[in-house]
Amino acid sequence: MLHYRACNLCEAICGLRIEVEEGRVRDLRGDPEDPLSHGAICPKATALIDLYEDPQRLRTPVVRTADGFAPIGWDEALDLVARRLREVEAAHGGDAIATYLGNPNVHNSGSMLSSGGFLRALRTRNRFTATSVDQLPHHVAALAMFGHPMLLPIPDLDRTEYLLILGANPLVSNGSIMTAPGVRARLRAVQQRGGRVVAIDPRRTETARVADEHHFIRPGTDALFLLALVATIFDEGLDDLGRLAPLFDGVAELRQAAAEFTPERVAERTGIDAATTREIARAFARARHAVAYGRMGLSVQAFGGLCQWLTVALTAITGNLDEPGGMMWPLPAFDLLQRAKPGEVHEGRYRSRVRGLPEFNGELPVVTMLDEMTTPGDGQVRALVTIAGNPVLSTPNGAALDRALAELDFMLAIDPYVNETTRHAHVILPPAIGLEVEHYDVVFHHFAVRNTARVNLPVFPISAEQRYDWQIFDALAQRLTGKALATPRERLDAGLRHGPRATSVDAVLDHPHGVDYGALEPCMPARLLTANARIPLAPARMLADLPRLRASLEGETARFVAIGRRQLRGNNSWMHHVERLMRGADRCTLLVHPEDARALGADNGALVEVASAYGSVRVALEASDEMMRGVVSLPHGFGHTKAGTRAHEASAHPGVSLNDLTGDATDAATGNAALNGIAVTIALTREG
Ligand SMILES: Nc1nc2c(c(=O)[nH]1)N[C@H]1C(S)=C(S)[C@@H](COP(=O)(O)OP(=O)(O)OC[C@H]3O[C@@H](n4cnc5c(=O)[nH]c(N)nc54)[C@H](O)[C@@H]3O)O[C@H]1N2
Ligand SMILES: Nc1nc2c(c(=O)[nH]1)N[C@H]1C(S)=C(S)[C@@H](COP(=O)(O)OP(=O)(O)OC[C@H]3O[C@@H](n4cnc5c(=O)[nH]c(N)nc54)[C@H](O)[C@@H]3O)O[C@H]1N2
Ligand code: SF4
Ligand SMILES: [Mo]
Repeated sequence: MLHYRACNLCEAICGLRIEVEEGRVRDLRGDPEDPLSHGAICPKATALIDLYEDPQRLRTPVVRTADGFAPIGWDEALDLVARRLREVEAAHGGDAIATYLGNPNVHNSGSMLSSGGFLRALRTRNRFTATSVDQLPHHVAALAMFGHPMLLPIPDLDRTEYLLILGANPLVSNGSIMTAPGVRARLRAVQQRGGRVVAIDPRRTETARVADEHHFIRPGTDALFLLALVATIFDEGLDDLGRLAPLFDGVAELRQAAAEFTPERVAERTGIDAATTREIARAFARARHAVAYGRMGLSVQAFGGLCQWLTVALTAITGNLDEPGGMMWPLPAFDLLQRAKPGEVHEGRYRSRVRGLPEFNGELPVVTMLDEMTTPGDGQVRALVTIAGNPVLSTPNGAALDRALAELDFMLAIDPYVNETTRHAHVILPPAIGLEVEHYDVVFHHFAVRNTARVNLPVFPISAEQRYDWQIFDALAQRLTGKALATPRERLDAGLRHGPRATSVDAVLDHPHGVDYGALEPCMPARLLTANARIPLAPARMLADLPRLRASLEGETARFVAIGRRQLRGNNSWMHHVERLMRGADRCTLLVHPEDARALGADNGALVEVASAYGSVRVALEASDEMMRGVVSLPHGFGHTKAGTRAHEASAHPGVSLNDLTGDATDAATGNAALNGIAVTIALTREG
């Protein structure tokens, strides 16, 4: 039997063609008829089979006992969870329960469309998600400039002729906030139509290697570099606001703000010489279609908000905003902005208890979750609910969080695996996942380089003992509020019917490979959501952060700074238990430039101790001229050393956790964690 559905492991949402025989996958490959992915896939797709079959995956609830986790029935487990949550709320108030939603939530419409009802039933303000170790600055910039956190402009990759990639490695990540399956072919196509791909990264990444140019940049200095580009474009009269000119406010302020950050002034900090910066500015401005694209390297650093503002501003002042080949807005069939009104308030409605950090879009920055657990007083967090997350490995100061979790009064994990975080849970409720669930990409059609829609039916039924995530959320909400939740299918269908394409689940299902609505289309000012229907190119909140950036031009720089690295066969912390993806040499190594390694007296493979203000790890050094001098790179999501997890393969390749080195550092403008550019010391250990 043949099934077609999209892979939900990363943002590329590749269409798959899956052949099933006698309850097992006989063949899995890319679906050449998918209008977005055209058959592209990556090695992780096959992991869907492994995850489906994995005997270590929980299929029924477990409860923590003195001798470890023991099986427990669904009803009993759900009753126990509801009772314990109610007890914590009654004794200490709703805010004593924190929630943490991890990345796979957004890759799962069952969870996306039903977890909200459960979270509302908890009545807590201590809501945290992986957003604040990820793309929060994109949302802040989108709110500041376009009036809504989800009005994110996307590079129109398939038509651009100049792609400036800063701090992203799409050849490995397969694209992020740029759903572009088969990204290698799409980048090659830019070059084949005479365009240029330019990569700005402290590491000569897989993407940098296929780019036409790569320039090393000192971590955390991209805002300076982007301002220098903006300054050059104005200074040399290369600006051209284009069709949206009548909508722009603040052009003069932007010009004035950038003026002091000349290529010459910032060169020493960024490591990119002034002549190169000027060349890039000119080429960007002169290209027929140009776009700046910045992801994790720009977002999880000390100036994430400024960076995401400036990628848009640079694109705007060269006439490339809302234009083919520039930055555009997808129009998905299920439109999360359908009911958004201009000028709505999305932030600052309350503040975190300990650090006083403002809420954004209904959540608090996860950098402060640990403070809320460990700082005594009224409103101290005493219980935690995690849904599809592993904050012990994914959020800053992970080792301290690991200790704090052990002290909680109660913890619930909704997750199919016993990982470094969920091992602390009192109860784990495991939902069906992957090939077992119905799925529609509510989020990623919003980020896609082409407008398509696809409803994905389950390949395998679940057993009578299993539950879908929405059934878990519904059962808990019913116990807490007495009210049932709408099913995700009902919500999806309603959204599609009332959405911009006026379609339905059934109508989309008539197209097993997905529906193609075509290339992205200009949509401004129709979709603009700012209160005054204008686009501020120099939002006050961004200008207010410039003194902090200016100050970064002075002062000492650390001898070594650490950055993260993604790997094709990993996915944050949770693919390391798939044997097929872990074959070959251990991958959790510290990349160090050969000259730096020599100065440390460390040979390739030497064990080194890397220490930051927050902790230290011991890891094998790998000398590599991919690295900029003074910058070292360690993948995140490793550190599978904790007792009591259930992931044999991961424990066989434990590695160390980068987030044992990260800590309180944030981007003050957004509250996002600054995970890259961590000052570290490196020393050869005696064993090395
Ligand atoms: N230093 C550093 N830290 C980082 C990053 C970095 O670049 N550097 N990257 C950050 C980023 S971008 C992200 S998104 C975060 C990710 O951080 P998290 O989301 O906290 O971590 P994951 O490793 O994605 O954990 C996913 C968990 O979800 C479970 N899961 C999988 N599918 C499902 C499902 O369908 N339902 C449920 N209920 N559970 C499921 C898995 O079993 C696993 O336990 O890490 C961040 N941390
Ligand atoms: N295979 C695989 N794919 C994934 C994931 C995964 O873990 N594995 N995770 C998924 C998730 S959750 C996300 S959010 C996306 C992320 O997608 P990307 O952002 O494309 O992925 P990263 O590899 O984190 O790319 C960040 C780049 O920034 C560089 N960098 C670090 N600091 C700086 C800096 O200060 N300035 C500049 N200019 N560059 C810097 C790094 O060297 C790296 O090349 O990937 C998704 N896809
Ligand atoms: S690129 Fe992403 S969506 Fe495509 S097959 Fe790989 S993991 Fe799945
Ligand atoms: Mo992410």
